[in-house]
Amino acid sequence: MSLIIHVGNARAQWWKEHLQTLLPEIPCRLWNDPGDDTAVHYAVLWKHPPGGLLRFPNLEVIVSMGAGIDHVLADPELPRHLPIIRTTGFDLTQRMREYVCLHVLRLHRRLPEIEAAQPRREWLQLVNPPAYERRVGIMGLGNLGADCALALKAIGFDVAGWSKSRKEIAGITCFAGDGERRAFLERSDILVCLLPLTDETRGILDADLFAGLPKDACIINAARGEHLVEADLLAALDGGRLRAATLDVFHKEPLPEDHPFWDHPKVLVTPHVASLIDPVAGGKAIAANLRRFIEGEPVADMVEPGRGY
Ligand code: NDP
Ligand code: OXD
Repeated sequence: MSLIIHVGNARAQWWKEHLQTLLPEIPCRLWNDPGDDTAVHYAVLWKHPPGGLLRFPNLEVIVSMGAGIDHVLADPELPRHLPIIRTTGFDLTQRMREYVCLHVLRLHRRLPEIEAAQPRREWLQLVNPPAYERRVGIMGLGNLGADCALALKAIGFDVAGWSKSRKEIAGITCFAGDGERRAFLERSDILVCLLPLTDETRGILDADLFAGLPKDACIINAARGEHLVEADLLAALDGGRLRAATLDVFHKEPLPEDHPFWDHPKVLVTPHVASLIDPVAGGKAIAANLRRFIEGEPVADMVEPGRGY
């Protein structure tokens, strides 16, 4: 029984070596390595080619090499009966917390304007409200969103979150469902998207949503590129409705060289690094989940069938 891995070339060998060390009894091979496809029972995937899983007739489980499973579900020929395990854990949460706090603070303290003033040798003393007067809104209160909400609260921000089902998180104002979306947006000076990509959330960051935010609000999208309607964001920034956007994820990755985001003065582009899973910590989480699956034990990261995230 062997394991197949699909991941971008840059870190493929590193992943293979690490997973092999962690799962010595299961031969691990990369997508393009030669081998017996009928022996493959486990697949660890990041953006595999559509239809590609059909060559493994004995596959038992799919592991997403990440928290999101949208890249797995995007395959129109996905063997739908197979269970899917996503990857979570302390390391992913820690990294996302660092990214979100960094960029919320950057926008809160208006660092982009100060950095832009430096080449002009301009002494730009901006007066900011303290964090307790800055309202941050987190879309998605799952593993990552809830953790970021608490970290921002600990810094002193006035934090709210929005999720599908009602949450109770000490110190965080929690909104739930479409009916409370408007009230949530109205009090989000800095909006952070940490939603999964589903049919309900695709394109959610659009002109309608931007219109519901306070004037001069900022957005941070660390979830998926397809959450954002890019043309609507450009119009909102250029029209002065939004002050700034920090974007880690894009419709097309890497972001094409001629994309207008690259040199837009109000956009910061980061290359999908908010919480990049690495083979050391990520590998441990994946191996532990696979072992539990193989031994027939419950796997907390198993995706509920039909839930879509
Ligand atoms: P979770 O599944 O733990 O949490 C998702 C949250 O979104 C839940 O609170 C859920 O509500 C809420 N949600 C889902 N659908 C809706 C909806 N229609 N309306 C309102 N709320 C909704 O996910 P994670 O926190 O682990 O990860 C979130 C996403 O972050 C991933 O799917 C991935 O796309 C992205 N990500 C990006 C990374 C990067 O490096 N840029 C790294 C890792 C993840 P409820 O609680 O009620 O189910
Ligand atoms: C993930 C990601 O989903 O890295 O984990 O985007």
